[in-house]
Formats: sequence, structure tokens, C-alpha cells
Amino acid sequence: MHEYIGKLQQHNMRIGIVVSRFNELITRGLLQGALEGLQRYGVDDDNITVAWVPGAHEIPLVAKRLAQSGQFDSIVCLGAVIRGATTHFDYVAGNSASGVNQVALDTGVPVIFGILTLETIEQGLERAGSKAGNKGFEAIQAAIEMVDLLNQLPKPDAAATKLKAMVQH
Ligand code: INI
Repeated sequence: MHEYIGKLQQHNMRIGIVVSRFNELITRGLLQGALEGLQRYGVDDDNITVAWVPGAHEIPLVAKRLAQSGQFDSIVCLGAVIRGATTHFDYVAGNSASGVNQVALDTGVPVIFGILTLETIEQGLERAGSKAGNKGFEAIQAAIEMVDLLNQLPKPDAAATKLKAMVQH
């Protein structure tokens, strides 16, 4: 039997963080938790890049650019979508979730979903450092674990991947 599990250890990991300005009170808390996590696990400051976007809707495009650059081992996405009186919430929350997921599948780079979907601002503040821990910190742990796991797993078969890309075009 072959069993794999990512460890919370990193060697010279390069990380891109995409964070949204919408609901900035919450997202700044998430970013702070993420930066504390990176410091805790010994990630070099020079290996950390932060890109701010207007809202959660813009996160996937910027995450994709960073992932495609080849300069990052993982991308961490941080945002806060709060349910309002309109259906806007469903579009922003749904599209950002599926967009982030798609970037990971398209690029093979682990893209971590640290976008909170919330009923109230209070719930967001609780999850961004006040009562219920910090989801930004947890997102960093997920990133480190995924990078380690993917390093352990068998690499994609280059020939098969190239053939599939040719067939799709
Ligand atoms: N963006 C968020 O990050 N959170 C929200 O709660 C939110 N709401 O509720 O509207 C939100 N909207 C902005 C959206 O992400 C885009 O920036 C905007 O639509 C421009 O494309």
C-alpha cells in the first residue's frame, strides 16, 4: 500500500497571496493571520508576494496569472463575501469558489480557498482573528501541506499530458 500525507514543513516555499479589498476589515485580519502563519513555518519574507484585488470576483483571474508565472509553489486566496439583500452574494460567492478551483485544476498549482462566505460582518471578524481562530492562518497550513503532498506524489506523465493538450486543440 502507498499512503501519502502532506506535512506541515516547507523548504524555500514561494507563495502568492491574493486578497480582496471588499470587506477590508475582515480581509486585513485574514492577511495578518496568513503572514503570521508564514512566519511561524519559517517562510522567507522574500518568497512572499501579496496582490490586492477590488473584490472576491476578481480573485480567480489574478490567482491564475500568479499560478501561470511559474514563480509560486502555492497561491492563497483571501476574501469575505457577506450575504446581503440581493442575489449578488450567490454570484460572487459561487463564481469565486468555482474560479479558484478551476485555476488549481488548470495549472496544477495548489490554490487555497480562504474566501469566507458569511451571513454577517461579526461572523467574519470572529473567523479573522477575534474568537474562532484565523482562517488566513489555516489557509497557509493548507498551502504548506498541499505543496509537501504534491512533492511526494508521482509527477504527471509529461507525454500523456502533452498528447491530451494536442487532442483538446
Ligand atoms: N465582493 C466581495 O469580496 N465581498 C462581497 O460581499 C461583495 N458583495 O457583497 O457585493 C463583493 N462584491 C464585489 C465583487 O467582488 C466585484 O469586485 C465587483 O462586482 C466588480 O467586479
